Amino acid sequence: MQDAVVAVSTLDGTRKETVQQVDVAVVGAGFAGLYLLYRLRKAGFTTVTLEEADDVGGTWYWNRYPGARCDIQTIDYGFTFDPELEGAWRWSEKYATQPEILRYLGFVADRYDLRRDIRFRTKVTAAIWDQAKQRWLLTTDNGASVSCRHYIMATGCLSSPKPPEIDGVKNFKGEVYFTGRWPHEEVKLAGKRVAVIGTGSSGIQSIPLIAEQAAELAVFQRTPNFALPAHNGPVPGDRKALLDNDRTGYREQARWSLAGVPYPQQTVVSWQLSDAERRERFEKAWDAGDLVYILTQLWADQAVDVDGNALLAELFRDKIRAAVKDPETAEALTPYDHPFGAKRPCLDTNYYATFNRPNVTLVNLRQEPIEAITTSGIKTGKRTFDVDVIVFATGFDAMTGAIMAVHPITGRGGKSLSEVWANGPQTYLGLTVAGFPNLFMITGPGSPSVLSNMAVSIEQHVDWVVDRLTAMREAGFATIEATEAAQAGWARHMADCSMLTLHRLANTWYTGANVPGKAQGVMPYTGGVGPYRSICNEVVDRGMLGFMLSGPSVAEQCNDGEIVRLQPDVRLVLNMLAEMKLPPIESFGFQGARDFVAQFNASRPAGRPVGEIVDGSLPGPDGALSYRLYRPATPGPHPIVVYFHGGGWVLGDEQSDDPFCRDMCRRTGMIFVSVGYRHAPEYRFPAAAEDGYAATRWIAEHTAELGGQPGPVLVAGWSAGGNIAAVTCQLARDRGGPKIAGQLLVCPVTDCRFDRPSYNDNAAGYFLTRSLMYWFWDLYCSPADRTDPRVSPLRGKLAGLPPAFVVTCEFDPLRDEGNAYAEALTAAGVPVEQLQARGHFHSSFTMVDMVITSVSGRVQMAEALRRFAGLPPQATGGDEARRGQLASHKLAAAAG
Ligand code: NA7
Repeated sequence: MQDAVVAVSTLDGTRKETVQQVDVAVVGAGFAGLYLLYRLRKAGFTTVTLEEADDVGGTWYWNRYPGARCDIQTIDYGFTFDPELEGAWRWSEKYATQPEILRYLGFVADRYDLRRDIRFRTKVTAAIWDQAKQRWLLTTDNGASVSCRHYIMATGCLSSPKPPEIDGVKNFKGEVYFTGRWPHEEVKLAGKRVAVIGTGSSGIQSIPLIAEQAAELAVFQRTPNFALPAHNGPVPGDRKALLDNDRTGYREQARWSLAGVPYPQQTVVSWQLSDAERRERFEKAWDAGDLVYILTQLWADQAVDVDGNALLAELFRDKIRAAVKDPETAEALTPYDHPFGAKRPCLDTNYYATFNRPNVTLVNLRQEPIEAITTSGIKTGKRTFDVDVIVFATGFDAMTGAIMAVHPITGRGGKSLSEVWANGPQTYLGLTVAGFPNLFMITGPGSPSVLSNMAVSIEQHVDWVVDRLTAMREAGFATIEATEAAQAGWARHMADCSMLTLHRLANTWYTGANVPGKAQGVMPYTGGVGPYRSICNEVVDRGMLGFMLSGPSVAEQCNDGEIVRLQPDVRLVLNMLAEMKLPPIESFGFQGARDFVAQFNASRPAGRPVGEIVDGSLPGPDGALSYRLYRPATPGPHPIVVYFHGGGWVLGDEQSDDPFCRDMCRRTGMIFVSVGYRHAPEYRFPAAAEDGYAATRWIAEHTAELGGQPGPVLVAGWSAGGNIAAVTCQLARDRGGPKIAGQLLVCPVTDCRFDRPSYNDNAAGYFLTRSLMYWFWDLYCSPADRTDPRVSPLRGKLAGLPPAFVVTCEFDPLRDEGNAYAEALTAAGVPVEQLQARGHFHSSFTMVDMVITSVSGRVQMAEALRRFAGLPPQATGGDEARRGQLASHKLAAAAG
């Protein structure tokens, strides 16, 4: 290997280094680089790894500060590709120290003889794509340049420390250390006055140990963080037993989990638990000392909903207050500005208790910002700290720093990666970038990486990349490049995913907010490890969707498109349903279908509490109809919304859209009366329509009795219920009342024509199928009646109808008839607002607690209903509103 590097060419008599020719060049010899080298070599590629350090280890080589440890349990934090390797290594602790992790990586390098292909102390100084040769040329600061077909950056996410951004650092006469570049030789702090700036993971891990040595320690904190006690010790017996009992199953579960650690998905939501039950769950998590556990296992809404999160954050804050004796210090250490988990929480040993020591002072930079670093110490707005040592634990230019800032990367047509990423990183799958053929990133922005167990993500990324290179070689392809369309689609999917979690509500290195001037946006993939893996697999299964492949003697291949067009949670729901391999609902027969729906509804998470629920009955045209009334907790009287459930005029009842009614009751601050209209085939057309109208009329005449506000009512409905709501408005106009202030039509049936494109595009695969719609129509309405406006309101007279809010979903057979109704209403002079929900399916808005991305749509619906009722916008309530408030805190903090 070394011979190849120093080989010389003497053709022109001068001594010149040759260019090292390899199939694949890798940068970085950490977890990712080592596994890449192993896999590439096994796959028969000639390879070289370039590494700036003088040994393997990557981030674990550089981060040698006191207390540096992993924060994923060691039984989960290692390579799993070789069971023999797993058997050959024993971790000594639940969370290993940096030296032990470094020893492990050295052990791996030795075991597979990896060092012989690694050029240490070699930094890449530039990477240029040569379109003619279809190869990358890498120049280095040490030895031969490298020409390679493929260039893989295994540079890590947290390996480019960010500058301290504080004036005067150079003036300081004492010792300066950076946690991310800690010296190899022992740093003696005993008896010294030390300042630590920064309270992220590095600060929180090192501060207790520094405090034990230093004469005095001043901790400069800008943002308080949540830190969970690690309770380090031996590997926990229960986890080890799980692994030992079924190693393959355990590892496989991790690969398909959300965070790369095999924990189940929680289904119980916070409001289903009492205060005592929540506290019990929290205490268990506190004792477990496991970040992934506390981040995922308390209740299902903890990471997706501001209210669910706040319950957990408050329990956490109690712990901080209890651990720190001085109330003012405790308060300064308590985080309020971000949801728990939105900023990376830390794992600590004695962190909070350290502030009870007499030699430790907390300096709250929110109250006294650092003005400058002087020759003798740190000057804040209020005082001066003379110190001997300053430790910067100020973090990294995360995710993009190590890729973009380390060396210029020039792709096809002279494109510079820094320019392409000037407004934030753009990637396809977090692995590739359009315009940069044959360039791959391991754990790049757009991949789950730092939001997961890195070991699991790294193995997945590396396996996917090496498998693709192997397949390309076999097929005769020499280049691979993501298309612009695929990349834009990934950006949209990333943005959709970021609505699922609360990460966007904090100023963190996940969003680039820690580096002044850096473009902001959630950089890691928030959709989870398992879903990400399935997407990467789907790209392959769909013929390398979104990639252009070319080779010298094969036809170019480009299967362009977006890999995920569904909202991420819709995709999960549909995949789950597909896995259940249910027969078509219509095959159960109408009674069987009703039983199925009832069973399905019973398995749903309970809806959120409202003020009161009252069941009753009202007179219909042909006997009593039952109803369920949802009353807000706020003082009444409230406007009334008459609601019609979905179910194709055949299925469901007044309780079957319970979560939707509860949610809308809370968001609108209005009474929802869900009407149990009669169903087909027992009662065919026009029974449901006439029931809807009669119920609305009765409710409008009995508003006071129902606790409602006098005056016009509103109507709303989903699917066939949307049809009934629309028809009711037409009948009310034509039959002399009641007065209706507005109509909310969610994915309504509006017409009997089946030839609109959405009936074909979305005929199957999106739960509501075309054949199910045919079946509903057949059961409800004979062909001769179908053009009657009481079932096809699109064919009715539309002028003079109440204002409408019409919701349609992209992946719904009913999409186009809903859009047609909105257009026709508008043409008839009816005020119409429309929500065309991208990536959603027919049930998105009623699956309240499963499809989180539908929240913003319901917020819009509620606002529209309030406008129709003449109410001001809802001042509080609703998580989106709260999210908005948090977001403005964030902006204020950023401005501050
Ligand atoms: P982090 O988590 O980015 O923490 C850096 C800390 O330094 C954080 O408290 C910052 O406050 C603070 N900081 C950064 N710049 C300044 C300036 N200029 N003045 C004052 N304070 C500053 O980095 P870590 O190395 O601790 O951890 C990185 C990851 O490594 C960690 O999440 C684990 O995944 C492993 P801020 O919060 O920005 O207000």
